[in-house]
Amino acid sequence: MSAAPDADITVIGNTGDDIHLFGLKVCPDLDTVMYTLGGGIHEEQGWGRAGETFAVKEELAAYGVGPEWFGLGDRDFATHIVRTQMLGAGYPLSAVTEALCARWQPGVRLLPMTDDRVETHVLIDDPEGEGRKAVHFQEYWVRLRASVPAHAVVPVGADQAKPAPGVLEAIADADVVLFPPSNPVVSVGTILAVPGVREAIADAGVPVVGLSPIVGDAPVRGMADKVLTAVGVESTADAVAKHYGSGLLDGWLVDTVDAGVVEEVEAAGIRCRAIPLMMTDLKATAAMAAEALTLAEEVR
Ligand code: FO1
Ligand code: CA
Repeated sequence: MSAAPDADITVIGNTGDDIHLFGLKVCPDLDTVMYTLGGGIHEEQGWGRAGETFAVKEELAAYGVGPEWFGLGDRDFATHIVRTQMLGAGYPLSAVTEALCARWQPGVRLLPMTDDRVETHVLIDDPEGEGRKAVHFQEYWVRLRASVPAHAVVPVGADQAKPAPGVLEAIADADVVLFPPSNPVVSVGTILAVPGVREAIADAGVPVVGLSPIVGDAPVRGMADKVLTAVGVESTADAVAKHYGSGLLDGWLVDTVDAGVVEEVEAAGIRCRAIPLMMTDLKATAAMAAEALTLAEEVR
């Protein structure tokens, strides 16, 4: 099931969540897209492989080698080993991602936002002292469960990063640009922080339509509200639209429970519609994508 079966789709993936563990390069967001569209995802969990086992992780723990808080499964390990081996041989991440996707056939062209190293760090109160300390995004998100205040979110290295080959070209050639209902700070925001990407989207001269990750003043998935506070954005469907701004967004979809904010968003110069936004199953998700394309035609 697909909203646009014949469309050529390029997905630009966030790599700020990437982490080096056990000497291996792990790219959670790229892998989540690849496994989900390629039919290998652990559906209920939303990350990692279906039918996963954890023998390697247990063996590492028996050596006292962690972190234990990050659940790398045996099947998933193979992906990181192949990726790390290819990177070590000199291939850029974009080429490695293409090679991994040759197996998974996700049906889209999956590009990392950059081949350069970008790591999202979160500034928290130092639990052992007076001051503050920066932790890797995964440590904040997975180990700490975003349970402590985030004072700042910094995509370290983004300002020096170059868009990966194909990223700017895909944006320039696009008929429409969609912002998925992802985290506006640590997912979409990190991609927009790569110099050139935001400009390319604004200059593409095509409809840019986003879907709200906030439904009824709470993030649908994850803990988006925690990192929104860090950048001074309220956890509401209209605040996220205004955070992107009318300079970037032409259209915005909110859930029917947030129909009350439609006028507010439109007053900010962004065309807005309220539709069911819960990705309960493939049919509902395809309907959301179809609505986004319909709105894109309205603002074109
Ligand atoms: N998320 C968790 O909440 N706990 C985990 O142990 C965990 C492991 C993991 C392993 C591989 C992978 O690709 C993703 C994984 N995730 C895990 C999800 C991921 O860390 C985050 O949800 C994303 O980075 C947020 O976009
Ligand atoms: Ca525009």
